[in-house]
Amino acid sequence: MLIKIRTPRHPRENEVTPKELYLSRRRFLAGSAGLALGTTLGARLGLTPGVARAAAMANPLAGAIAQAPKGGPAISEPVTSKGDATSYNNFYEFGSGKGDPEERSGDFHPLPWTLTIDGEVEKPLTLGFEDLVPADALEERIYRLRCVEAWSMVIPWTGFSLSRLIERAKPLSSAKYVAFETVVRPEEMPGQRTGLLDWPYREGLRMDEAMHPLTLMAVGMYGDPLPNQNGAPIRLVVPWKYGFKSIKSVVRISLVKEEPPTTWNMTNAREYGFYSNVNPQVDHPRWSQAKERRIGDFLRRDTLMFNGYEEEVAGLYTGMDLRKFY
Ligand SMILES: Nc1nc2c(c(=O)[nH]1)N[C@H]1C(S)=C(S)[C@@H](COP(=O)(O)O)O[C@H]1N2
Ligand SMILES: [Mo]
Repeated sequence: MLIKIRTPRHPRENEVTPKELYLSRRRFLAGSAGLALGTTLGARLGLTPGVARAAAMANPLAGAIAQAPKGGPAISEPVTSKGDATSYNNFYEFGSGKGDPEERSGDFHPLPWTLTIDGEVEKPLTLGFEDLVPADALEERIYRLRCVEAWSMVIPWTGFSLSRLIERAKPLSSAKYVAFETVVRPEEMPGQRTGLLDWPYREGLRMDEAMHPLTLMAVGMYGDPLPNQNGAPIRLVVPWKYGFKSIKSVVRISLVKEEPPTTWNMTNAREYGFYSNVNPQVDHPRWSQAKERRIGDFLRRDTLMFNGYEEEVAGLYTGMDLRKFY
């Protein structure tokens, strides 16, 4: 019998079509007959495109998401267009291309969903999606998102502080770190049918980072439930860290004693550290982090220390050598 062995591949986070080229190509496609015909044909066949299907699914929080009050630090920069934020991104469970998450996530049906909180806690919990969100805690917060590949966006998330969830499980004093895992559903996630990464996608934070009020569990963006490609139905957003720390479609949160293994660090430890705080002074081994391209802008701008959240979070790292703990 022949056993097909996958060639091990070490993906790089910067395997990327230059984004402006890519986005203009997509805009061209969207305006052309090709896509319009596709939609009509799909509708005639009774097929619903992924995005429309996700929106059509009864998300029990849709109303609460639409009505969430504004919160979080003020930001004067303009919000990235919803079209860009939902069509140009990374979600390797659907493939490594920047358009794959939108184009290949139509078979993903996030709901019903359960999330488990376990490990060093007094009260392990498994909660259904409707029970995850503290009723009074949902708010809209506009955060900068800085990808390690030197592009950035400004996104209005709807969510609540992760601390609210962790507190419900009553953490023990032995809990020093928090480990997160994405769902594994190869039937619905074509990227998981490949060896692109070692599934499940894993991330981690130190306990004080996880309990920081800026650390958000998001269930919506732009006033709507999260689309599949942005991490439906619930994902982490840590605005002062590079984007890959903000793990999508989370099913498990484990409080642990030791620094947990994390996907990009496991893939390439020299290039992706555990902390991965946005830092214009610490370059990636293959490119500078001093500047970034805000999606939609022509000129690059300076990257800000801790992505502009220095005042809020610098205290977490007092006395740490940020070159060593990159
Ligand atoms: N499960 C999972 N989460 C993930 C990723 C991924 O491939 N799988 N990509 C990360 C990367 S590299 C970035 S930049 C952000 C992008 O989030 P966005 O699509 O909402 O902009 O998601 C992060 N979360
Ligand atoms: Mo990223």
